[in-house]
Amino acid sequence: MRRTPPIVLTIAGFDPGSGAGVTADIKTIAAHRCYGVACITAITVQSSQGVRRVRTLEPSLIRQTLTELADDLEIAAVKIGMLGEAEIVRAVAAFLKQRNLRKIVLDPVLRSSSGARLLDQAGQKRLIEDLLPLATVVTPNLDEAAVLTGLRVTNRKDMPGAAARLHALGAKAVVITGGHLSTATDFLSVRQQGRIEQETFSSRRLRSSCTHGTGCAFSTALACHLARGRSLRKAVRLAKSYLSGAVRSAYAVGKGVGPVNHLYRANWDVR
Ligand code: PXL
Repeated sequence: MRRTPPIVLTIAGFDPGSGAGVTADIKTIAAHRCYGVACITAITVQSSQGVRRVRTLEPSLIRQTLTELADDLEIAAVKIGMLGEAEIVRAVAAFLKQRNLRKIVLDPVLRSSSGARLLDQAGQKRLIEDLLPLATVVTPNLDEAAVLTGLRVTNRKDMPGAAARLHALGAKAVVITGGHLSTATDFLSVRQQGRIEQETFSSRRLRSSCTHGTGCAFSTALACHLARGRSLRKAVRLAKSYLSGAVRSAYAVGKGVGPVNHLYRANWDVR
């Protein structure tokens, strides 16, 4: 029998278009030669043209799914995406604590790019209080960083202050993603023994109409690299490079904002 690759768990919503959410994450995990397992937190009705409806699943269903998986297999890393509501945030936090899971990437999904709410107000508070301190790294985009910190976060200059505030709220490490800035900039900030180390990763901005799911793909790629034992700095660099390739090689799917090409490294593209 072959050796089992690292198993990466995604806890996230379902996007029927597979640009974001668990089905997209499974593609990203496969692209990193890891094995993906998933716990669905919510069903969304959406297409490339926007989110129409959101229905969260029963928290007990999520608790039971996580228990069933963790009893059966060894989870190397966890990516957390859309959670929907406070009780689900609570269930996920309790699970991570109870199982003492260590490599946790928290993508604090709050809204879709079309503006639909993907985590309620009470859930936002629970996410900050219960999940932020448990995460190895949290990966907000500029809007999410602004909502979580209450600060204005619109450009590169705002990133250090927002990251410092997220550390004060309990985050061990933060990556603020700014892929749509004029120079695409991801900002890494790590707190270690009271000191904060920060680093900027910049690259040319890619013009593309296929950007649906960039946040999901970045955070999941990060989880895969952590699962493979890479340092956080290296994981950020590699995840950013994966994202650039996935945006650059995307193709249109649907009439609106298309997905990134999660599987661009496999030669399975339709020609
Ligand atoms: O990109 C944020 C996001 C995450 N997860 C799910 C989504 C979306 C955006 O639409 O639907 C399930």
